[in-house]
Amino acid sequence: MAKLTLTIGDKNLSSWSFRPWFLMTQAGIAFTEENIKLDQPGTRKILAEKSPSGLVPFLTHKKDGGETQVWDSLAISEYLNDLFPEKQLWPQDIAARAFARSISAEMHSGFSALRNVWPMMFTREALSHTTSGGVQREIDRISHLWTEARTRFAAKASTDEGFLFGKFSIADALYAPVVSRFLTYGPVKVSNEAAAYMEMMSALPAWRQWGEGAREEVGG
Ligand SMILES: N[C@@H](CCC(=O)N[C@@H](CS)C(=O)NCC(=O)O)C(=O)O
Repeated sequence: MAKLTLTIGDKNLSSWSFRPWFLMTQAGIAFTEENIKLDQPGTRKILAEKSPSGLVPFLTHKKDGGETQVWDSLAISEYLNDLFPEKQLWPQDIAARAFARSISAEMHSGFSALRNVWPMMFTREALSHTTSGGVQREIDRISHLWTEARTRFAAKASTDEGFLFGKFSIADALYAPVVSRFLTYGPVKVSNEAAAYMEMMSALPAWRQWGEGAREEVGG
């Protein structure tokens, strides 16, 4: 039995932490959660001692008296996919999987305007916002990608539960912080498919559980 510990930052703020936490919780992968409060006087020292990269999230897997550490949300997702093949964390169809991996990679390395101008603040809603500096272009691109995934792949999948590729996948987890940003700084102009996707994601028990933790942190 795998013994997994996921170390994360603040639930209200740490978009990178949200991704593997949401992946594991939604996929029903048991883990122990360890929290490190970011932006505190002692944070850097704690991260330097504990985290292989000096950042969160990271995953610690204890097995056979040894330990494997994995850092970076995408690498953690891939490791979990290797560890739990029965969970089918990527779509099974090769074309859907290629699209899922492409949009996940695009998310992981791109959308810098959205990240910089609209930082994740999970507990906040309807914040006044600007769509300048390339933000609108990135919103349009994401709306297009979600719509493509839903209409080209989810619609033809054997099971469609409203996720990007029908069944929950790593791509949904990697885009979860974007859904949060769109809710915080919205209303955003997206396609009907994208709007329905956001509504489904934000109603999931795992989403609500993360939200409860974020609200506890900010005392509200
Ligand atoms: N590419 C990394 C990014 C990780 C990252 O930037 N984490 C931030 C928090 S969201 C961090 O640990 N910052 C350190 C600090 O705030 O001291 C991933 O996917 O996990």
